[in-house]
Amino acid sequence: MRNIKRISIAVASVGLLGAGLAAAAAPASAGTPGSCASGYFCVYTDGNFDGAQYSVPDSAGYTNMPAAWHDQCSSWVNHTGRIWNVYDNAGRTVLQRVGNGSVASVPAGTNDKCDSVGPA
Ligand SMILES: [Ca+2]
Repeated sequence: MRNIKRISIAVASVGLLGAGLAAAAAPASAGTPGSCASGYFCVYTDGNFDGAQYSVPDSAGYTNMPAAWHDQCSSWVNHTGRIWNVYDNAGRTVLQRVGNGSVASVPAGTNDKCDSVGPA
């Protein structure tokens, strides 16, 4: 009887350990382009649509993002149905033209530079 109790505790511990590893394997906040609603252009502070998200409705047009968002973008999604640009330097430098779709990781040299977005 005593041995059976010990075995049960051991099995329960292994079960908890397994659950912990499974949880650790999946990113805590796995991003997806689907987090950007239809009709919006969205930027994210991390690659692969992770981190904080800033969404601009297509109807807003050119948008200078809040100062706290300047130089933060690491991925973006265009769900507006038309081409939008991602800008640096108050709209003077186009970092990327983005057709309808998603960019998981921004092009080399453009990470953490965007300040504004808007229709091309
Ligand atoms: Ca910038």
